[in-house]
Order: sequence, then structure tokens, then C-alpha cells
Amino acid sequence: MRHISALLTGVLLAAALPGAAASAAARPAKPGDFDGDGRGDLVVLSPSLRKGKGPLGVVTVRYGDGKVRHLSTRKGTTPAETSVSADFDRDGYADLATTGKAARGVTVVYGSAKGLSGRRAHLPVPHATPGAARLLAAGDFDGNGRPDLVATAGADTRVFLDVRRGAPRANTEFPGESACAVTPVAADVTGDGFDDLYLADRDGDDLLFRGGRRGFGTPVRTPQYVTWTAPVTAATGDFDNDGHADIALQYGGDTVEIRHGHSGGLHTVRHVTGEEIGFPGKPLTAHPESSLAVGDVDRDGRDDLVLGQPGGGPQASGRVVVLYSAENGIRIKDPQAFHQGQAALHATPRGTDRFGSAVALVDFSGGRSPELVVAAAGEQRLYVLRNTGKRFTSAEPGKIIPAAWGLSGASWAPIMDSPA
Ligand SMILES: [Ca+2]
Ligand SMILES: [Ca+2]
Ligand SMILES: [Ca+2]
Ligand SMILES: [Ca+2]
Repeated sequence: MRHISALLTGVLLAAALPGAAASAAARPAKPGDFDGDGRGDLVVLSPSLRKGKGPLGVVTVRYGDGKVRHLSTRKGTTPAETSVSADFDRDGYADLATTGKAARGVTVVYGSAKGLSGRRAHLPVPHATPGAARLLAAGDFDGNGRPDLVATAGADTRVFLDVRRGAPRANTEFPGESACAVTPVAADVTGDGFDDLYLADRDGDDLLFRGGRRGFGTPVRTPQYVTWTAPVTAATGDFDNDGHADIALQYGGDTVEIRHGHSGGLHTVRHVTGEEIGFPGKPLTAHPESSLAVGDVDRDGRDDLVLGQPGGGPQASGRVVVLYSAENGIRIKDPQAFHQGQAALHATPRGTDRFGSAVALVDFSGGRSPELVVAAAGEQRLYVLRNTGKRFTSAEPGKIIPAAWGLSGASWAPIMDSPA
């Protein structure tokens, strides 16, 4: 879950925007709802596939109503490998920012009543480290109600304030000490209404830059348990529902670290290991594709955590673990696990399947419980696990292969955005 806070003055701000659409919505859209119908939409990035004879790289959106539409890579640009959603122009339709390894900037595609439209903006990043992975985070760091965007590439971190429609209000280098970010996270950790930016570097150091009216303040170094390595991936949500965003970090090795936000920063409250949650044999094995998704699966007001473990499970074919929250946050009791050894999935576990290479929680029905989408990259397949209202069930899962979407290519390693 990505928090865009300080949205309460939506009507005034939208009205004040020059050139705002006449239909400017009273409230900005939830991230990930591109056609503004209240249902979540799933974004799947397929940098190695094409649609028909089109160029390499397709962004597919599976809308809440079941419709599927594609955005192809435009001439002169590179395939999208990472994305983040926010209603940048505040018109009531969520927008999508994407970028890729060789990209010279960030592309913003705007939402509309018909979903992601042809309307695009290009945000240049002048000095990005060549070849470095591009990572994105969206939040309202200066608390003016208009989403901002951070793009990192190696040691370079770029901040776009008020992305709006067209050109952002400011496009600046990240002020102060800029970590070589592996995983940027934007969320209101301190609970003051300004989103904060969490950056981790490759040496395992991490920094929390507090948002504020005048931009980022001095970073707070946050004490941590795992210090020898950087997390593989990170996700944010409010696991104890106290109004402070929390962060889950998946490290190499058998550890997921849960940190809770408080007014001064972050503190670590829990480490989850495979032994602990009752899956001996290190189901949380490190894998470069280990993935996380956060959302309120059982609708009790507290966010829950999904771990995609493509190296775990039977025959190392992959496993997905769902950890639910209690009063004090993520609990290790009573987790759920899914893998291809389960008869209901009608699959054969093979060491090359990578079940869990990406996970996403999407509320396709709108206002109800999210469903769980699991990618098995080696198997070239997405599984959609239904939510019974309290938990997920492996009964009658949906299955999607790229050919069903009219896509083709040598191999499919889908990347999913999960703004639940
Ligand atoms: Ca929009
Ligand atoms: Ca802003
Ligand atoms: Ca919290
Ligand atoms: Ca919950």
C-alpha cells in the first residue's frame, strides 16, 4: 500500500489547478484505479514480450471489470521495468509512472474514464547512472496535496515535486546525502501528514528522510537488525493500524524484518524466519526475485503481508506465504501458504517454476477484499487466488498465460505493481 496523505483539501486544490479538467474530481483516485470506477486494476509489466509485431515491452492493465488493455513501448523509448501509481493530476483517475534500465527519464501515462489513455508526459532524468536499475516511489513529501515522485538510478536520485499534468513544479537532484538506493519507499512513517522517504543502500545502511512543508529534512538513520546486506525488496502498509506507516523488508537469507513507524522514525519490532512460521527448511530463502505485497486481506483494518518466495516450496518451485496482522502488527501464528504441490492449483512443482516471482493484492471488485495474484515466471503463468472474505483459497484459481492476452516472446518474467 502506498499512502498519499494530506488529500483532504482535494476540492480546493483541484479547482485551483490551472487547466484542470472540468470534471476534476472532488477526491483524487486511489492509486491503481485507472478508470476511476472504484475497482482495483492490475498492472503487469512484460519488458520481454511484444504485442503482435510491436516493439519489445508491453504494459498490460487488467481492469476490475475484466477488460484487458495494453500500452506498447513507444519508438525511441525503452520497455518499462518498474512502475508506481498515483493520481498525479488529481482528476479522479489514477495515473501510472514507469521507467526502465536504459530509460532517459520517467514516463507518466494518465488515467481516464476508459483507463490508461494515450496522454503521456516525459520527465527527464539528466544524469542517471547508465545501466543502474531505475526505481520509483510516489508520495506527497511536501504535504500540499499533490503527489510527488522520486526516481532513483544507482547513486542518482531525482525528485519531481507536484508531477501534475505535463511538467512537474520542480525537477531537482535529491538534496543532501543520497543513498545508493536499492528500495525506495514513500509513506507517512512519522504520522505528521507528510510522506517520508525511506532509502536503503547496498551496504545495508538505511536512511529515513522526513517530508515537510519545505521538502526533505535531515535524514534519520534507523537502527536495524540486519546490517550486513541490503534488503532485496521492501513494502509499506500499516500493520498495527496506528496511523504510522510501517515497513516490511525482505533480506537475503531467511529473514523478513518488520519495522513500525513512530513520530521519531522507525523501530524494528519483528523478524520473521521460516522456522518461526512453521515451515522448516527455510521457506524464506533468498532469491533475487523475492517479492512482497501488502494489503488488508481480511478487512480488519490492519494491513497483512504476502511473501513471494520463488526459491522456496516443494522442489524449490516456489511458495507464497500470507502473514496476517493482530493488534501488535504482523503475527507469525496461523499463516497461509500456497505452492504448486497443492492439488487445487493443478500444477506440477518444478525447480524452474519460480512461483511467487511477483505477488500483487488487487481489489478487483472494489470495496471488498483483495485477491492475490501470483506470478510463476518460469512457468509463464499468473495465478489469481480468490479471497473468501477472511483468507485466500486455492480452490478454482484463475490462470493467465501471455498468449491469452495476445502477447508473445521468448520468456515471460512479469513484474506487477500492487498499490492495494
Ligand atoms: Ca489522474
Ligand atoms: Ca506535493
Ligand atoms: Ca503502524
Ligand atoms: Ca488485516
